[in-house]
Parts: sequence; structure tokens; C-alpha cells
Amino acid sequence: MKKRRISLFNAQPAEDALLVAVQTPGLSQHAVSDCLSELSRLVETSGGRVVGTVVYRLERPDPAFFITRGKAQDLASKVQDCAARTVLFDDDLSPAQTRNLERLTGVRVIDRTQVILDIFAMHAHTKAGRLQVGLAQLEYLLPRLRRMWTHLERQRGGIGVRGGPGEQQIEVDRRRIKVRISQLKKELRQVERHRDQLRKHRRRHGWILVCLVGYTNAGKSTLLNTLTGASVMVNDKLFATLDPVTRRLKLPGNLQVLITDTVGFIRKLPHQLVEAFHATLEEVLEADLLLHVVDASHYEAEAQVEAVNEVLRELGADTRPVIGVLNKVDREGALQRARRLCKLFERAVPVSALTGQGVNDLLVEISDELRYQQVRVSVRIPSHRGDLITLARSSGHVLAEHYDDGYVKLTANVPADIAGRLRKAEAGAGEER
Ligand SMILES: Nc1nc2c(ncn2[C@@H]2O[C@H](COP(=O)(O)OP(=O)(O)OP(=O)(O)O)[C@@H](O)[C@H]2O)c(=O)[nH]1
Ligand SMILES: [Mg+2]
Repeated sequence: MKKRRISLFNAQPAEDALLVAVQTPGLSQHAVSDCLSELSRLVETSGGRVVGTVVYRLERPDPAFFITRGKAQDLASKVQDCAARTVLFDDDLSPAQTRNLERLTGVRVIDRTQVILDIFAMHAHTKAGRLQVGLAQLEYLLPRLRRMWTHLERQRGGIGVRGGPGEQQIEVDRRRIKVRISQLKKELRQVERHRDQLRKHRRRHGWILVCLVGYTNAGKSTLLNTLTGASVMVNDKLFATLDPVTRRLKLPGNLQVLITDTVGFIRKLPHQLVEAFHATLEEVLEADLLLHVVDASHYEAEAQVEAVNEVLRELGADTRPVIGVLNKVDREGALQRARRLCKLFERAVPVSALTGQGVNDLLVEISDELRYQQVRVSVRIPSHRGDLITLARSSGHVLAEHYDDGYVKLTANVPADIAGRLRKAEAGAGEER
């Protein structure tokens, strides 16, 4: 049988796209139009063009067409009216719904997840990034193979695949994809191990880890650059950053920490991506402190904060200490919005990563937070370091203390800077051994 390459990374822009959103009971008109404008931004970032938008009211999704057959027929005529070449749904469609909609409208039908995957594919430049996106793409593709074949048949002027050679070929492709998925997972485990070692190494040297999180385009990379003089690419596009970058940051009071910039989040972040980007998102889970960067000039800032919190919950990182960084206050009206956004955080600082306004206050806030924040440490230090053990007792809460062969195994909740000193003592002891 002829071998056909399943090509990845050939992201096709959503050309001349008609955007479709669905308004279910409980969803305001406002919320729906916000979703549509974000979807437009995604299309633009992917290099496509929007030719129209349509909203359908719906009690519940229809199993065959997502929208009802009647509405799908209406959609088909709208496709004609605006000469759309792609129909893009804001919600995830099942493979069968996509197939049925394509038959009825006669054009390519895609969903939001596909556009996000395409953007990630375009922005993946490192090996780890490409592995992660490749895995997410294949996981997305696997249940949709039949549809891909329908496309090919149509391109050749055929009339769809019913039985025939397509079925066999789909089976072959499916097996090949599964093999490739397990290869990718294996390679990713290596990336994960490598990053894990890096983190352990940092911990051993007493580093405190701070991680930037936030909605895509909030200004995380700009802030990292301003804080540390780094030169991470900043771009007015969604998902400009995919790979984590870590730099040193000196805080007032002589505390030094490591700060990591990582991939941004979005509403309805495809679960394939969350799973595939596990190695990257581990940075968030390991952090002693999260800086949640918010674009305070965005009219949807509140909803974006909630979307980020939801992803953090999904990752199990919602119990990490957080400082809200209300960014872009140099823009008109952003300072007022920042004041309202403050209420969503225990601690928050208005800043402009671009002009540097408020950045010194942020540094003070980070250093205060780390000084008083209790972090859990489990260390093995020489028992002659009674000074540190006393310090751990007086500044925090010792949970377990076990003496063994000239060492003390200590588990304690202590302020982050003390944690740093304990870890350093452990590292030093390791070198003596
Ligand atoms: N006016 C203004 N613009 C800013 C500020 N911070 C960032 N920007 C702009 O916002 C856009 C996005 O900035 P990035 O730093 O790339 O945002 P990000 O959060 O890293 O985005 P992703 O990596 O795509 O998730 C760029 O055009 C920046 O110049 C700010 O404080 N004020
Ligand atoms: Mg970035």
C-alpha cells in the first residue's frame, strides 16, 4: 500500500472564515460577542481573514450538526452570501458534526481548538516545543482521520469514502499515528526528565522559583525583559512564547530568585495542549510564587483572570501564593480598571512593564511576600548547623526532625529566604560528603 505522509506543522490559516458562536441559556450576548472578537484575534494571528460572524441561539447542542439541521442550512446560505472558504466554530465539534457540517456547507469546517493548535505549530521553534505541539496535533487528529480522507477524496474529484480503499488506508494511518504518539511521548519524557534535573539542581543551590503566569498577550515576556534585562521576544500576537525562559532576579534586601516566563493561557485551552505541555507547565507547579500578569487595559480583564485561575486549578497549582500584576496601566482607563481588579487578588500591584511604572513597588511586594511566605522544605543538613535548625524553629514550623549519622533530616514550613539558606546548607553538605 502506498505510504502517505501525515504532515504536521503545515498549519493552514483559516482562510476567508465565517465565525460561528452559539448562545446557550445563561450566556449573555455580551459574553458571546467577546468570544467572537477573541476568535477573530486567533484567526488573524494564524494568518487568516474573517469575512463574517454569526450567532445562533441554542437550548443544547445537536448531536448531528452541533447547531440544528435547520440552522446548519441557514449557515450554508450565509457561507454562499459572504463567499466564505472556511467555517470556524468557537466550540469544539465532534468529528461527526464536522463531517455533517462540511457536507452541508461545502466548505472546510474547523473549530477553535484547531486554530489554537495551528498557532502553536507556527510558533514552536525549539525541539521541545515542536515535540509538544506535534503530540497535541496527533491526539487531535486521531479521531478525525476519516474526515481528512473525505477531504482528499473530494480534492481528487471523488464522492466521499464509503468502504473502498479509504477504509483500509485509514486503519494504516491510525496505526502509524499511534506509533508516532508513543514515540513522541517517549521523547517528551526525556525532556521532562531533563527539566526535572534542572529544577532539582536549582533547588539544591537554594534558588527560590518565581513563575510568570497569565492570559496570552498580557505582557509576561515584556515584564521579564524589564525586570531582568532579558531579551525574550515580545509580540502583539497570541501565544508568542511557548518555551520557558528562566533568568536571575535581584530583589530589594539582597534576595536573589529565579524567574520563569512561560506559555500563556486562554479560555477553553485545548486539553490536548495542557497534556502535551506538561513538561513546560511543571514550572508553574514547582514555583514558590506565581506572578499572575493581567492586561488591565483589556475590557475583558476580569474574565481573563478567571480563565487563568481555571487553568491553574486544572493543573493543581491554585494553592500557590500569587501576586496580581495589573499591567499596561500606561494605557488610557487601565488604572481605574486595575483598581477594580485588585479585589480579585490578596496582593496586587499596578505596573506598566513597558514604561517601568510601578515595577519597583512590584519588586518590594515580591520580596515581602517571599520573606513572610512559608514554603515547605525537606532537607538533610549537618547536625553541627544548630544555628539553622534554631532559625527554622523560630521563623517557621518544624514538622519533622530526625537525627542520623551526623545529619539532621528536617521537614519544615519556613519563610522562603530561610528555605533558601537551608537548601544551600544541604547542597554544601552534599559537596563535603
Ligand atoms: N502599552 C503597553 N503595552 C504592553 C505592556 N506590556 C506589554 N505590552 C504589549 O503587549 C503585547 C504582548 O506582550 P508580550 O510581553 O509578548 O505578552 P505575553 O504575555 O508574553 O504574551 P504570550 O507570550 O503571547 O502569551 C506586546 O505588543 C507588548 O509590547 C505595557 O505595560 N503597556
Ligand atoms: Mg510571551
